[in-house]
Amino acid sequence: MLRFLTAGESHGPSLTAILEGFPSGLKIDINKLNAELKARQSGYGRNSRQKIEDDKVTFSGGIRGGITTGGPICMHIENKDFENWREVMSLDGEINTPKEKIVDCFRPGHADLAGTIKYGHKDIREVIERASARETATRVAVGAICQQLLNHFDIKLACHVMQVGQVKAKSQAECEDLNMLMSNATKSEILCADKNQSEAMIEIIKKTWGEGDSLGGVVEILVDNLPVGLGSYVHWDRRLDGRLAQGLMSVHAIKAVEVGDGIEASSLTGSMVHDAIYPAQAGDKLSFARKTNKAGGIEGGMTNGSRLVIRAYMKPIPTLVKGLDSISFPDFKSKKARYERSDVCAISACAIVCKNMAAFVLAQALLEKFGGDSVDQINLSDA
Ligand code: EPS
Repeated sequence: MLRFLTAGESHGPSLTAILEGFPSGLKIDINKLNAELKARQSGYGRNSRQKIEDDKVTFSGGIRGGITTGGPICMHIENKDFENWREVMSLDGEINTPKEKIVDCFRPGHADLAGTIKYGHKDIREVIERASARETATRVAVGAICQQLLNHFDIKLACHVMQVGQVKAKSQAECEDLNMLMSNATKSEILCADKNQSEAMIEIIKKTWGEGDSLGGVVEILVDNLPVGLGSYVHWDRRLDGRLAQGLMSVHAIKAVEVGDGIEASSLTGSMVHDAIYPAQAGDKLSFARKTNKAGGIEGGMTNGSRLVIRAYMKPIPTLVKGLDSISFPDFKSKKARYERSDVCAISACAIVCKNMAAFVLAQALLEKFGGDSVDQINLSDA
């Protein structure tokens, strides 16, 4: 089974990912992989940390001559900011935390409070370093490899930002071409395919930053050319919508996931929601046809041959210039939450991370259905 692990802290020396169960024989385009990491770092609303970092993957296993071997793929991403945190983040030496870097208060909405109590930490920093969304760089490295496997079989993924705070752009679920969508979205500093709304999103982020506050939003992930039958209806943990939701919900700050018109569908009647089925027309790739795709490409926990449409809803970032009411640590007395450098809105990074988490789940489901220890043994025409 395709699986991965990640390790590393936000201000530690580096991040590591191990992707295991990946077939041999795929030529990895390292520039493309690093471009994906760069895309995660970009986007309006990020803080100065991204000017320090220049995320690139170094491999230490699982590829040879640029081609996957079938062994675990081990990747590292350096944290250049470690230079500024050596004394605080020393792995085996003495820890020396200057006063301004001592974390003495829990941020509401972050992992700080529950994480400190759960692990019995003496220092909240143990939590904030590993809970940091910096870890998503490794998810993107893993997902970027999975995307290359999916692309090899002509499966294409796209993502874009649909909403920032109250500013909404329309869904691109019915757009003609995902490459065109991605190219329009990447022209925008906030990864929004609608030029006017993109400007409005940037304005609202600027305004919110001025107010010492933060923003979340909504991202949409679209996938074309998935074969029918990834996932399964036969058992709860094989349902693909559940697996995708788990992958996306595991991304920092995601609080809800929608498949197709899932949210609106709950308030409509069945005849308004379900996608009628018709005989195939000449030239159709599938043996049946649809005129609508309200299900978002999944029925009964399986891909149904239509475009996959999923949306992830991100809450506003919990680190705020205007600190919320909280309590101090270790004495649990009233105190305003402390501010340390943070993003105002990381929605475009979130879109890239969610697309790559979806790529991982889809590659896993594809390998389950079609097997193959090497890429040459995988034949989608068996579907
Ligand atoms: C994050 C806090 C900030 C973000 C970080 C996620 O880190 P720092 O404290 O170094 O400014 O910049 O995101 C990244 C570093 C990244 O690469 O995405 C948090 O608390 O989750």
